[in-house]
Amino acid sequence: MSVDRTRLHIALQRSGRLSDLSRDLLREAGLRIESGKNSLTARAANFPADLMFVRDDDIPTFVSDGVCEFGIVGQNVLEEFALGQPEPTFEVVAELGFGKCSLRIAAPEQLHYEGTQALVGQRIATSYPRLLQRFLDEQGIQAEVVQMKGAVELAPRLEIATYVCDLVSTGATLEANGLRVVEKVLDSQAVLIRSLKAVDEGRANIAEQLLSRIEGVLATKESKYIMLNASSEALKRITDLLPGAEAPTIVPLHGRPGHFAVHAVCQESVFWETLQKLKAAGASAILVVPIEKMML
Ligand code: PRT
Ligand code: ZN
Repeated sequence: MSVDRTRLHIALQRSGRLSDLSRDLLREAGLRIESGKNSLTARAANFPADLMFVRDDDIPTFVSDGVCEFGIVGQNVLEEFALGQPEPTFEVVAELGFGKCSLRIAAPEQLHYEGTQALVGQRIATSYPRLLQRFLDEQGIQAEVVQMKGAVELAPRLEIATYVCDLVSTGATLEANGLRVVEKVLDSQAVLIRSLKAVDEGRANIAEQLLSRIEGVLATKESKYIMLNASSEALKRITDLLPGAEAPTIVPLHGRPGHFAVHAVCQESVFWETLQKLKAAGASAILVVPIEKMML
């Protein structure tokens, strides 16, 4: 498929931890993506956007060069890339809430560790040399960064390095290799990035549409629609309790003078504790319903 400059281009991880959730996000934003897992590109059937499925490590480059206007990538990969660039080439437009992990320094379990000074003069193996170097610089530590492409957790056993600096989610991999976390270098999750390369008006408009849909999808994930009844004297207490709700709608209840229905979009999670507090404050007939779509 040749590059069609009337359409938007979005870079996604082809196959890996972020692939399915990245596609799901675009589907929830209404893009119909008809392609198998083995395709390198796909065309949204009902939206002027083409998807490019690449290795996650290539996504920051694609977006920076303007080959793709958008990309979805982990902050770990993105920040490692950015530290190697003389100037900003992309902007982060949304944190997506999936692909969460952290980049951590780990040591062999039996090794005595008492703070970052223990790292001085030591060898640390990592696939994230720039992020690790930044951390060491911030801490004022001189240590030797040993770059590895993968299987970093094997480095201590192979005597390539004493410490490792690697991604961790559950910690099971470190544990299985007799390692324990001693420092945190970075918290990471998947983010939506946008190229800083200028685009023509047509693509800029499509980009705005896509962004507003994605913002809507992300907002609905947290938001709930809440409905309840309350007497006039309880109204103030109740509306103060509604989490993240701006300007609730308040309408008189037919046939019940002094009583009102309160409807509000809560942009934060609504927990059972909140419902109990609302009830104690005089609310009745409380309903909490999910929101399917939202445009802010
Ligand atoms: O082929 P390609 O280059 O595209 O993929 P990849 O193999 O480089 O990346 P992939 O699919 O493994 O991960 C993509 C992104 O997912 C990463 O860049 C992170 O942003 C994010 N992510 C979230 C993770 C993890 N969680 C994670 N646990 N990436 C890697 N891991 C590794 C971890 O290092 C360990 O080796 O998974 C293993 C299991 O982790 P534990 O702690 O649960 O045992
Ligand atoms: Zn990768």
